[in-house]
Amino acid sequence: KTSNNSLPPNNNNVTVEDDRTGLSIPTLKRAIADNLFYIQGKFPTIATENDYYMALAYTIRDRMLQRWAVTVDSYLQSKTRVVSYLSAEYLLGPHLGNNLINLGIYDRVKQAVEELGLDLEHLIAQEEEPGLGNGGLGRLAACYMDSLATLEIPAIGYGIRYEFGIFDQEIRDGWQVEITDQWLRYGNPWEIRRPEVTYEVKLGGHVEHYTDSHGHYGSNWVPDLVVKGVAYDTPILGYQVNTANTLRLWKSEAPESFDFQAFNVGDYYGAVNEKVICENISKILYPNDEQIQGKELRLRQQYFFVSCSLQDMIALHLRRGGKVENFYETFVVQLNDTHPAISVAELMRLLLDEHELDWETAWDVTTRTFAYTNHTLLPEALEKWNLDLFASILPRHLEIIYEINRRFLDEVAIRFPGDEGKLWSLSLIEEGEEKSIRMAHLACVGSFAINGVAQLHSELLKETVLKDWYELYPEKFSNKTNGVTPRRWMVLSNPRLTELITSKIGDGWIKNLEELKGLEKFADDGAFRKQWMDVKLAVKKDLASQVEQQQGIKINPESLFDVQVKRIHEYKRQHLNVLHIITLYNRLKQHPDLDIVPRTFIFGGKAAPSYHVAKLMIKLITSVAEVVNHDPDVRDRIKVVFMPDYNVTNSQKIYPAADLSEQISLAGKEASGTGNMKFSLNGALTIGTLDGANVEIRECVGEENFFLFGLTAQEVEQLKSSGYNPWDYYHDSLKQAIDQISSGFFSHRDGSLFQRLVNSLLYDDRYLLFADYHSYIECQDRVAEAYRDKDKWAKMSILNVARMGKFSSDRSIKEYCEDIWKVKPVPVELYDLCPDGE
Ligand code: F58
Repeated sequence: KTSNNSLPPNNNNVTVEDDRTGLSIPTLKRAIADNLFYIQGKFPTIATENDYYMALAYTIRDRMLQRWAVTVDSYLQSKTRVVSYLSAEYLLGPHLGNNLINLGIYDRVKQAVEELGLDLEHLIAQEEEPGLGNGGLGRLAACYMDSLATLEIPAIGYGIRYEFGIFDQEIRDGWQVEITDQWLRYGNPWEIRRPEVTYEVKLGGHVEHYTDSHGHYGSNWVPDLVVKGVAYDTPILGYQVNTANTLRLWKSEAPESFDFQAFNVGDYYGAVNEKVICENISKILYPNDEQIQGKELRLRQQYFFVSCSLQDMIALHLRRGGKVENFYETFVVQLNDTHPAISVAELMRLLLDEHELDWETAWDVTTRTFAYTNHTLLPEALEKWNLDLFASILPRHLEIIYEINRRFLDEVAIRFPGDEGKLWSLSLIEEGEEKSIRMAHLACVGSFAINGVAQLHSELLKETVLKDWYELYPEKFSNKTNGVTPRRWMVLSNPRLTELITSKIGDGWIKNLEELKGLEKFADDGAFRKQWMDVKLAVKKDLASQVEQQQGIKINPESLFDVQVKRIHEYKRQHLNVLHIITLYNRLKQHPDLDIVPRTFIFGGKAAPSYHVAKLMIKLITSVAEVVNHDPDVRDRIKVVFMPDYNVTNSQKIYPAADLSEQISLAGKEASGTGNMKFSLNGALTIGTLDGANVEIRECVGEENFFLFGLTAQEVEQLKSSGYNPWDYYHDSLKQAIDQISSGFFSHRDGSLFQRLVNSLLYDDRYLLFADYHSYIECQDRVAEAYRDKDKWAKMSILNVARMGKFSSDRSIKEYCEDIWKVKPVPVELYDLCPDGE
């Protein structure tokens, strides 16, 4: 019993730890229970699993906040350069498990949660992943944020807080159906809204020119719409360091003045409509990959997040006491493809119109600030904006771009006297029936560095899409081969393999992936090979039971798991994989007792909703699956599974279970690929073409540990220019497979269903499936033979992992830091932000 005003008697046997920061098991349990009650408003008997997830997420966020606040504070205090990563997409994947790994408290939290009668995996599975990206480009941005923090590099990521991320995919009757992604439905415990960090962004209207009393020219942009961007911050913690960088995503809202106006102008409907228009800007992620559509809203999105981000950077720079003309000393800005390339014109506008610098100074600042990464060679993916559309939204930027172009073309004319062609090909404006603005050209002229994302890609850039730019500015060009974070893609997603590796070589590889080399000496150790294959089998059993539970398909964990997961696209050639399946099926039908290596074909991936052929490719996979999986003659020797809703969460279960990684794009089309790296790091062998980073993976793991097939990029060019004819290859098993598809063999005798797909192959075949088919089949036969010798396979698998050290995103980021950004690590020392509780 205690009297009203005094504290309860202190029990000296209990050490009191701060419930917001303490890491002992009793403290963690108490903190979770507290958050359950005080944040979720629930008590244990009525709490759902999601309530517990939220309570745990807040408990973990509390334990990150000190690091986060100190990191931000130390960047403001210091004078070192900060990397600003500008990306329209971040495909982060769920935070909880990753934060537990990076804090180094996974096991103790697991125990605390267990003592509360809960299962940590189940709670982790409750998290809705922020799917704020389409595929490789968005996922790369997420891996880079992880590595920047782990390497203790001062950095901030800027992007858009889409209310609806990439759609959820369901498969109905074998077809893809898109469902809106309501990832914010239950709230997002990882973000903090910063209502005081807002900027206004103008859109539309016209520009007025004036001369002030001092005789200076000035421009006044009179917009017809003003939107407000509000910052939402998410901490990105490094692995076992104090650094917690910020991912700042912008949400669009109507400006404060809106409510006031709505009541005073007669047009209430019109005013509310304007609010809707403002809010629409950050509403939805465009779900296209490798295809642009030139939609007005997308241009608004790009400009919106770029303008907010640059205004924020300038404000931070000034807050650090910098002068605006020294902006580039505080920030170096990396453009993740051309989606943020309007930055070049926007920074010029801010410096000229808002900060009143002269053109030369502003241009000098701008070109010392930006660096540009290209991610594609596909012509249909190069961004261009229709000039009239552009002018109607960004009239002032059009003027600035014209002036940049005028000065730039003067330079070109001096470099290449009399060469009209050069002026045409380098101009920022594409002339012709429809005039448009070439965003890659804007990025190139405004950046001091330009890079591709794999050696081959960077070479091809210089020979094709950016050829003239390379001729003009060779010193700007370099290669930065992509990488992936081993924290998410090994430690978090494959704990069994992590434990086995660590038992042999310690855990240094998690931060220094080259240490995987240490595994090489165990590749000939029979006992280790067995342990290795036991781990793989256990992981495959997990996936098999998930497939059975979710789809009712029984798969044999001992069979070869042959996996292709990525966006569905003709250039990635999922249909080439299908042709192999049909070929195997036909062999079995012809020789029912044929001794083949049992295989499970696993597919996953989303098709852009408006990309009809890609959707038809999904239907083809599911249709072939239906026939093959139910044919008694096959006797379970081949199975085909399409995993619905491929996303980061699901992929974490798929990569570790793969034996064979399908990287079969037409050579010269895949800029890099990063899935190829995740597979190989988890012990899958690759069947692949000499495309993107496959080339470098093969160099590293050794050609004897890689299944190579297909034409080279050079051979593709030669074949195309000599007149490619798919009919030259249309015979034997290929003809049989194609004829079955077009006769309706896989579609209940409906011969019309796949006609569009078949015709595109027979009469065009842009991606040379037919030319590569025979080489692919022959290579797949070699794969099957290799898999019969499990011991040999184990050795190849071990050597793959041991030699993949190069493909850590830590290595990529170090190269960006040294060659482009010129920044060094700034270790963060924790200190008390409010001493004496002030
Ligand atoms: C991908 N691009 C490349 N774009 O295809 C892949 O080879 C590379 O590994 C990866 O970038 C990272 O460098 C990609 O994912 C998109 O998703 C864009 C989304 C917006 C529209 C244009 C494509």
